Amino acid sequence: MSQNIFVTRSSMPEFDEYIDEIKGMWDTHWLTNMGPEHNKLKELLKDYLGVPMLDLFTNGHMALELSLQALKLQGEVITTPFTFASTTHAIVRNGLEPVFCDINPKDYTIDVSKLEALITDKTCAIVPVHVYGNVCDIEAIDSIAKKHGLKVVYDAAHTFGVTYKGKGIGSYGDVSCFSFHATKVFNTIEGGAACFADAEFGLELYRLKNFGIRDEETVDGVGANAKMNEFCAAMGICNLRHIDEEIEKRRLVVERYTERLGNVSGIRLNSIQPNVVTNYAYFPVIFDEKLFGTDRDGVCRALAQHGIGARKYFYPITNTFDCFNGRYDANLTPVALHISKRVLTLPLYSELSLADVDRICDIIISCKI
Ligand code: T4K
Repeated sequence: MSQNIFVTRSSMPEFDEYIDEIKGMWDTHWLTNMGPEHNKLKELLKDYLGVPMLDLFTNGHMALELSLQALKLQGEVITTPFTFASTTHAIVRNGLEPVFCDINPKDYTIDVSKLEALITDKTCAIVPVHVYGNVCDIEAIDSIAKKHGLKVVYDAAHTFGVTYKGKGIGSYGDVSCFSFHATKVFNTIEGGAACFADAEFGLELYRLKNFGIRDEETVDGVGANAKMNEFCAAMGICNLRHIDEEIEKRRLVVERYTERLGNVSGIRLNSIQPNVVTNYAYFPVIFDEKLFGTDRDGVCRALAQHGIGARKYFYPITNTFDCFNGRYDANLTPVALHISKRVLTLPLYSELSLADVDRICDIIISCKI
């Protein structure tokens, strides 16, 4: 039996390339606290992502949580429940109240036609999520936010390297936060970044990732420790050298899945949006049990029996989490609820062979009744 296949597999540089990048640390003994690797990666990413300013963090979650804190928000934040726990938790951990807007069934991002009705005099911000590498309706969000004086903080965890209308996706909104987790298109083992254009906001954010320290004798913010260390930054520097090649390999995998599954009735695939250069971050498939004959869970079990680990990103949706003790009504986000019960994200990474993609597709097609 061949080796197990997981939903993804971390990209890593050649061993010697990484060793070359970290060797200098045995001379300097400089391991963290905004060292040379950290600063080098920051500059490289600013160029690659096409953003005015950027800061690095221990992970995408802390970039998001501290960005919300740095904006000094109070009240309600409109967001979507079709996301990873991080998005909702970053809001709640800031003492803010999440108000859940539904998603649209086309690209799974916030349904802008339902957004304005949720705005009250307590609303202070919108936290939309660019899900799976799909881009939110940026223009509509921008005009609603401007009309009502709201901040926009994008959860851009899935959209590393994506561009919209020729501009880096991180340059939209007041802040955009990326994840560089091991499972992402670009990884720094653990890591993340916040991108912004306001230097004053950037300074506040920088202090919050370093305990709220202003200088050696002044601590005037209640911060956290969210600094990216030198080993993670070095991994990022190496991985960034190969990123275009990685994305191209992912494109070939997605192309093969699309060829094999695109015309199967009862299966709906993700489509690439106009004006977007995508990064092929995830391969979500929606199963319509009535047409396909087997439901999402049945397909997931069949794949698992062959050692293939597809994942239900994102099920359950965050407004049904046990930690919220029934405080939110998921029936108010019916599209998110519907999609979350039918979606399966298939294995996708640069080293996934086309023969393995064919094997995965054969198993899925064999589930059709
Ligand atoms: N916002 C959104 C929309 C997000 O999706 C995320 C993270 C965040 C914010 C927060 O960003 P971070 O704070 O994480 O930077 C994973 C990731 O842990 C998480 O980063 C990601 N989203 C989420 C969608 O997926 P799990 O619990 O599903 O991962 P896990 O450990 O089951 O790994 C999945 C597969 O990846 C494994 O089966 C094999 C492979 N893998 C995993 C690890 C840990 C590797 O090849 N190497 C590895 O080191 O959450």
